[in-house]
Amino acid sequence: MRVGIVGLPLVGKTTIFNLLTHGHVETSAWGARAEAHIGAAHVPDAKLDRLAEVFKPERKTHATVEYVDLPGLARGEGKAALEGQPKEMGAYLTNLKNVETLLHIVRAFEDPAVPHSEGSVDPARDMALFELEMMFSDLAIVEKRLERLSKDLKKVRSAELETENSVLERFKTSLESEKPLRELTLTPEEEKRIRGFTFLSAKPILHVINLGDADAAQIPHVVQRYGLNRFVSEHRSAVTAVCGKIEAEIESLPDDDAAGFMADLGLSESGLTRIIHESYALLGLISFYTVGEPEARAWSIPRDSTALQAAGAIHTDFERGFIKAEVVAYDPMIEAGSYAAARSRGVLRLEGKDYVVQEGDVILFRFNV
Ligand SMILES: Nc1nc2c(ncn2[C@@H]2O[C@H](COP(=O)(O)OP(=O)(O)O)[C@@H](O)[C@H]2O)c(=O)[nH]1
Ligand SMILES: [Mg+2]
Repeated sequence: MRVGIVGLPLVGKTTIFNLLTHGHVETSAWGARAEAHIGAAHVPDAKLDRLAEVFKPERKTHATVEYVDLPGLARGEGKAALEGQPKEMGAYLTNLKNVETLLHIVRAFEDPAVPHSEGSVDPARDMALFELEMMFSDLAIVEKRLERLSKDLKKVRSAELETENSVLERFKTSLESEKPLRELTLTPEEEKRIRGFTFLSAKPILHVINLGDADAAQIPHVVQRYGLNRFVSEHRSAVTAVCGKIEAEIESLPDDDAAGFMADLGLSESGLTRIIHESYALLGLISFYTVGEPEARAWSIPRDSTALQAAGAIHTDFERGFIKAEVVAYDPMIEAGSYAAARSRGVLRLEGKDYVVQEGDVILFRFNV
């Protein structure tokens, strides 16, 4: 999974990037206009930890998430792109091209030492403002492409161009009424026609409210406190919260110390875990596992994937030569402690390619190429 960290300047994007990747990128109260940072993080996974304890493989391999920390997109920059002054917009969008989802960092912390680009702390206002900038940037792309298409369609008629044209017309209508593109549903054919573009407002978005250092108790209540219902009810949009600065400090401590600090703050789950779990839920991802002598490993796939698709997530050979999947659900596998025991207890199932993989399944693929 690849995640883009976006937001207004000086809201804590780099601080939260450090929290997620255990990174040490310098943050500043002036918001130096820097290039993008890229970092990876393990997906914390209690089931994988437990499987590794029971099976004692040589290695344990977590699923990973890659984060891209971008410079802030300031007020007016999406609009400027619409008016044909793309400035750094091209580079910005290139960085987001392969990103599957956005983490939108929203400032809720008060700190007189860190100037706020809008003059005051107001999460709902900033969220609406940032959504609008994303929509302006998308509209610029849509309008430019539609202009081009209308010329091309005069020369040749092609089904592909017609489809693209009709999708982009729908996009234009949606954006002009200030509705983000993630609200629209496309057919696979329509998806294919617009795959080459990077539409920001089409990506699933997790808004992360960055609270002040003393506000940990507010974490579960940010939606009510800041009036953010709209962002929860929108399609493929969700809201969570962290205390970015202290959670980043805690994340850099040894595990035992970190647990103590978290308990002191009343936090049951680290900011990192919260953000990853919310991102998985937003994207509809589940995990399945492979265990053997050399390795216990977690894999992420979209919910409702078939055994064949799960095989393909590991290797195209597994998919091409798929014969059967030997499946044991997570709890019985932990109780059995080995494939042999699972088989003799009758909890191992032989499944075909259409089997719908369940969260926590431990799978051994039989294949032949
Ligand atoms: N008090 C407080 N300061 C923060 C918090 N998060 C970020 N900051 C400060 O805000 C400034 C900008 O942070 P940075 O992560 O560089 O923001 P970015 O421009 O969005 O990447 C830095 O001085 C940070 O120390 C927070 O949760 N609480
Ligand atoms: Mg930054």
